[in-house]
Amino acid sequence: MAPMSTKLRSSARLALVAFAVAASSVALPQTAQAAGATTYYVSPSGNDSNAGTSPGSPIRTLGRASGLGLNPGDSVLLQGGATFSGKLAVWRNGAAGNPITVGSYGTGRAIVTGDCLEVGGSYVTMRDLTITGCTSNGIWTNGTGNVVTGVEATHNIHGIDVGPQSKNTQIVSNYLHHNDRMAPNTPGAFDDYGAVGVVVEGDGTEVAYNTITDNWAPSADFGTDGSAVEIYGGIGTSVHHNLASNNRTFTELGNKRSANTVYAYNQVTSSLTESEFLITRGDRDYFGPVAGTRAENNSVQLTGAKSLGFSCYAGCTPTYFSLSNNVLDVAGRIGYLEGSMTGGNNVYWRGSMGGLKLMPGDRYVDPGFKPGTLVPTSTSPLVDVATQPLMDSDLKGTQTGVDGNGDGKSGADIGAYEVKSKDGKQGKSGKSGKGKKGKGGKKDGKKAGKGSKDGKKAGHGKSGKSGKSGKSGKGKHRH
Ligand SMILES: [Ca+2]
Ligand SMILES: [Ca+2]
Ligand SMILES: [Ca+2]
Repeated sequence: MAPMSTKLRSSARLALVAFAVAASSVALPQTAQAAGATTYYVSPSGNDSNAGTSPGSPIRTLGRASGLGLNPGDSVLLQGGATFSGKLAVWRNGAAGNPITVGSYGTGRAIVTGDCLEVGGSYVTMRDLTITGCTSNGIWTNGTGNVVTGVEATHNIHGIDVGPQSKNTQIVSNYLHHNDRMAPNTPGAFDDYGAVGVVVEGDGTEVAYNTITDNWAPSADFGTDGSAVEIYGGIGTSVHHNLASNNRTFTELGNKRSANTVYAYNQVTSSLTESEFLITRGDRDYFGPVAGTRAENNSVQLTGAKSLGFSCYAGCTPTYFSLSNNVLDVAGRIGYLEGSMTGGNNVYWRGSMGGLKLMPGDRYVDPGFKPGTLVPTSTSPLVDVATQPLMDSDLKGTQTGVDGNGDGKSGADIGAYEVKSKDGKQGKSGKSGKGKKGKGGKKDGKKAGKGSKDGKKAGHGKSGKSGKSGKSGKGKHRH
């Protein structure tokens, strides 16, 4: 992709908050393998003259696997724990509800390096792989209805590139970390790019329940650069319920085509000296304007001396950027605004406002986190005062909008966590215990720009039955 130049760099390193994203209960499209579907096995001990249809006689190379005439329901499974160097290209199509699967068999994840995964086909699910040290992208996906889940992507230029022809891609429950390579990394020209967890160039992408950490690298142009999620041309992206730490930037948006991105219920922490939560731009920037960015109910804590909460520069307007119900605990500067924005009901803390004005409901106040977490105490000023949230459940899977301070009045909490009064389980991490229902589901599909999780699930199931409607139930016509 074209490089995105980053204008404003500021910020830092925060202690990694010690719990894992409750990602295991995410509802993904489940598919019963259709009768007649074929599973192909790939192992370094195999032979490319084998048919590859049993684990006892696998094929050997990614090149051979790339030539398979895959049909909907078929799987290509790489031997767990083994390393495969080269390119696995999948240009065949699965079907809605009956995808082609690329994954691992046996024990552990297969490791893929080299040119790695190139998926130009549609309805392809990539799962349970480690993708590392790839030439450029760990995974390049450019079809409709593709899913990446249970994947570890590390030491790539881009962990995952959701290509410009992509539609309704789901990047869910992955571990995207230490994508720490920059290209071309030459002094001058401001053309360096890389060190990114996910780049979104296509439309209708969901990036959810991922753990995204330590994506940054030195850059000859920018000092350091890199981000967890970069929006570069994508429309209608939903980035929610991710746990991000120590990325150079959590998210940067550029490219005039990019629009209608929602960030909700993400926890973003960093202790890097320079780091930011969100960077976007108006129409006076070469890479702008980017329309319709909404950040709601995110919890951000950046502890670096030069940290920066957000930047909307070069002619920001309320059409371009809305910020509401977030908590920004930022040691450096809370925000940099050139122009105006909309939103309100945010809590800012610690750093300099630098001339930033409070919007309606905004407060500069200690958020009152439980020690070592971004979870509010029941007496926190975050509790019960948020406006109607976009999601039914918080980052831990707790239902949003409950009475957290025990005064009998319910309301959603500011930030990514909902406190339940008199609930000792609230502080527990890992398991949501709430099941799949409603997790990440939106109260209003239109509002969030995407269908609910349940809706998606149903959509996949249905379209699988009815054949090739091409409908994923994700609300493609929302724009
Ligand atoms: Ca350069
Ligand atoms: Ca509440
Ligand atoms: Ca209350």
